[in-house]
Amino acid sequence: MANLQRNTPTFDSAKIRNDFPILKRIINGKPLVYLDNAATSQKPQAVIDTLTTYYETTNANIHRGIYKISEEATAAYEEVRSIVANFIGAKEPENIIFTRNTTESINLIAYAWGRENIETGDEILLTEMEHHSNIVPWQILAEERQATIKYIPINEDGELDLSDLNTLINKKTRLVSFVHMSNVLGTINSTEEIIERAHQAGAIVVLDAAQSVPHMPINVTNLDCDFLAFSSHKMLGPTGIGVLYGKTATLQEMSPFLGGGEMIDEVHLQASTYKKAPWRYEAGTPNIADTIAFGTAIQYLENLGMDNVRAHEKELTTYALDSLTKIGARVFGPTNIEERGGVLSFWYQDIHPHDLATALDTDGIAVRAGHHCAQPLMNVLKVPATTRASLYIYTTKQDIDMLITSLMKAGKFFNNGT
Ligand code: C6P
Repeated sequence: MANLQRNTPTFDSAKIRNDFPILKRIINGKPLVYLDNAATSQKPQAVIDTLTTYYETTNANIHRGIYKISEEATAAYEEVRSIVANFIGAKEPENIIFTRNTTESINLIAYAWGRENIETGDEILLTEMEHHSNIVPWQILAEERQATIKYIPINEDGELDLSDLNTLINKKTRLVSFVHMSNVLGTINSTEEIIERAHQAGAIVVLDAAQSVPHMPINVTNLDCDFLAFSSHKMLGPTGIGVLYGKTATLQEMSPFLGGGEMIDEVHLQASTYKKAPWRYEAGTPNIADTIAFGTAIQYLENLGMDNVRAHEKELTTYALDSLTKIGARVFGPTNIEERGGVLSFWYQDIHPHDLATALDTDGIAVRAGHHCAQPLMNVLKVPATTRASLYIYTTKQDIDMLITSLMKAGKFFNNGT
């Protein structure tokens, strides 16, 4: 895990950019301006190096070898469990289950916890700003169990409207699952009131932290959520590795998600016994190399300091909000910078987001256009899609300026034909 920027004294995006080889690419004759970080982040050289070094020096299967490189691979893999636990303030490494991504983490809860705890007539509470990954697993479960799904509405500023919370969370509510930071609106939901009320009603709380863990300090012990899910690939790490945090007692009580090798204690012809959590939930050979490289990604973020990451994004988001508003774009989500992250969904001059994104791409600018896997939210916002620019540690004001210049150029082209 070499080549990390150690003890960075101040947050210097220009310097950070040098650690990301892909940012040197030229796209359509222009330097790449990467503004699709909510979809996935870029990877620093240190993460790429960890992957290469692992395959060059340590590759072996884990938890079973009695030879040197297998022991090294096992130790490196298990060390990342501690790194993740420490990063999110979990009490112990055993609170951390490795999955493929946020989506699998939520499905694991729906399957392993849901099938044991949700019964006919029970209620599951979500919000109108959820990603499909935090809707569809609950729909599958609700259909199977004849449970009901209810939704916390959002107000015009793209914030949760909690005025009916005491009715929405009632004695039938078994589970409340909501997004910590919206991948469309950028809204950072305050968690305290919902979590407290849910616990009073005897419900458990799942936080979809796919967009929050990469961008701000998180402490699961203080949050007091029962589960929290996120993905490595949105926080400088590789794809194919995700995290499910769970409270110790809940994890130890649940039955397995997938069955097979690695998750068992003993297998007999008619029945088996299982390992304790978290290994009970990691069936088969895991994604060893990517998990180890994920550890490097977290160390990279820790070296920058998550407070600094958040401060940088607040400054840039303020700049981007101002710049977009000045050219007449309609930006969705809260305007108060304390309540939002660096995800900017907008409409500009009634140009369809797909046309706009294509025009921006000709200038080397990568944004996402579409429903962002949040179709129910699009219906609430009464738009078919949005254009979305999303920021990260290597984003600069110059990137925002280039976005604005390219938008104005696209505006002239689509509306004046020039
Ligand atoms: N959102 C976006 O462009 P996975 O794909 O499992 O790593 O993450 C799913 C997910 C869950 N919740 C939220 C809030 C998310 O933003 C995402 C991923 C990406 O917005 C890809 S659709």
